[in-house]
Amino acid sequence: MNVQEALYALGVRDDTLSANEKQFLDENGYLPLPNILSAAQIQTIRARMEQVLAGEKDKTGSEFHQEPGTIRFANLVNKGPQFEICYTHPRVLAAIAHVLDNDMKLSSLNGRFAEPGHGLQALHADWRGAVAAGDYQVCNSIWLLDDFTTENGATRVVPGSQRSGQTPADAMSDPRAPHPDEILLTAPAGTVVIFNSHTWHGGTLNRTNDYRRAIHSYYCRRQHPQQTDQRHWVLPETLARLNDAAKYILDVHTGPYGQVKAAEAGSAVL
Ligand SMILES: O=C(O)CCC(=O)C(=O)O
Repeated sequence: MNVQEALYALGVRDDTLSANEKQFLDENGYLPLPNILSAAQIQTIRARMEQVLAGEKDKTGSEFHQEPGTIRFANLVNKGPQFEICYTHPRVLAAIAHVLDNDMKLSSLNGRFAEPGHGLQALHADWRGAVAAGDYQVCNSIWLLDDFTTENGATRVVPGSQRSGQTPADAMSDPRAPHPDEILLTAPAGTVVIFNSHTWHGGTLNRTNDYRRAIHSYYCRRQHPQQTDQRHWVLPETLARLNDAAKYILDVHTGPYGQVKAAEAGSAVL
């Protein structure tokens, strides 16, 4: 199997994204895809994340990274079938494939809930340095589990910055400060916003009394190490329910994998 075959098997076709959508993504470095999750799917995912949190407690997110003022979830691949859509949805995969020239695998599948009064991040790119325009190595998608509003810590992006050949740290004296060209990704829950990870972006301050909940489904070119090494972490029960195309996207198609003990990997059965 190769990437094209995996994407085809998962329903991606040349016209899965329109020409206008591809052009918007190329120019602006982000693309909102409305109505990817139904209200019922959002409820199911939120409920599962509550369960994961209740089971993992202060270890939640510890397989990858914890961030003060947020709840971070890590490796949702192992945390239930509810999250499979985040690495198999054809519209999302088509957009990621467009940015990464059909050379892609999942890098990590994490969650980020910004707590009330927290969530501001410096503008950043999800890569170690600047790249030339077009030489993109990584691409992210943010799955809105709440409406993103001007008040609740919606992600900010600087449209077109992926083509600047600079990172925010190169170009700004204070990347935590507002950028004159930034926009807020406000959209209803169920939207997925693709953002080229070289587009400058970051979480903003959540000024409400509720969490702002989202999932990040993050991809890299196949030559790069994954943020979450699925060959190490994947559980046998995860492998057992995935088809070959989904396994290819996770880079666990050649096996045998799934040997790590459930206790270490964060068991799907909590
Ligand atoms: O959750 C968000 O709004 C953005 C998070 C982000 O960019 C990150 O954690 O690197």
